[in-house]
Amino acid sequence: MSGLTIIVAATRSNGIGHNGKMPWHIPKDLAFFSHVTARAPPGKINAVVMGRATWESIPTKFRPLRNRLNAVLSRNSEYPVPPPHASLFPDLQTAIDRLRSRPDLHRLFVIGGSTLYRETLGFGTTTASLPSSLQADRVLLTRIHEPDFPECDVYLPDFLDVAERSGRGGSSWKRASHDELVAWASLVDFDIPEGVQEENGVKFEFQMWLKL
Ligand code: FOL
Repeated sequence: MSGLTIIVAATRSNGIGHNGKMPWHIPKDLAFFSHVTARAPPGKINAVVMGRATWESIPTKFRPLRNRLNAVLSRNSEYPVPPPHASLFPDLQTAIDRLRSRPDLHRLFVIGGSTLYRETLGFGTTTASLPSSLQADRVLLTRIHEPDFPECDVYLPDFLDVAERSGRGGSSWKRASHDELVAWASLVDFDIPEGVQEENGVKFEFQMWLKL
């Protein structure tokens, strides 16, 4: 059964957005996002699951994200999303059950925003936590090293906590090697660079984290 992969770009303070958009412009990261989430074997397709606000943050000319099943979550059953490549679901459970019932599904990605990241990382806003089948087992993290973008008003929960700072992987997540990332992504037309990159004055790094 296919797991659940979070893909996110976050600063060292875990900032992910400001005023409904991302406060940086990193074309290489968007290209990485696009290639990784779209790449599937012949006859298969990936799904991207997102909250309503994240859907609205994608430029209209890029949505629905092409070559991917777009699943948008909203409690408003009248919210308009264009079929057949985008579908509306009332909640994460319903979306994931439906997507996993498709024989042509390859991988499932959670692409934001903060509410969905929190939920799938098991930081439930309610006391009842999610079944493990709805929790992310992999995080593709584009870590933005600098600048810090202090204007951010939405955050990724600090899922790495002690692990990243100690460099040893202390708690429930372990950093995969660059080779593991490259092997898992198995991109044909995109070379994932290793180490800290710089574009538009922003320093960033492609990382993959696995749940222990
Ligand atoms: N993960 C990472 N690593 N970077 C991100 O920017 C990111 N963004 C979201 C979720 N996870 C992410 C949500 N926001 C597009 C725009 C915003 C967005 C996600 C995707 C978008 O327009 N994507 C196009 C590529 C556009 C381009 O190449 O300029 C796509 O085809 O995926």
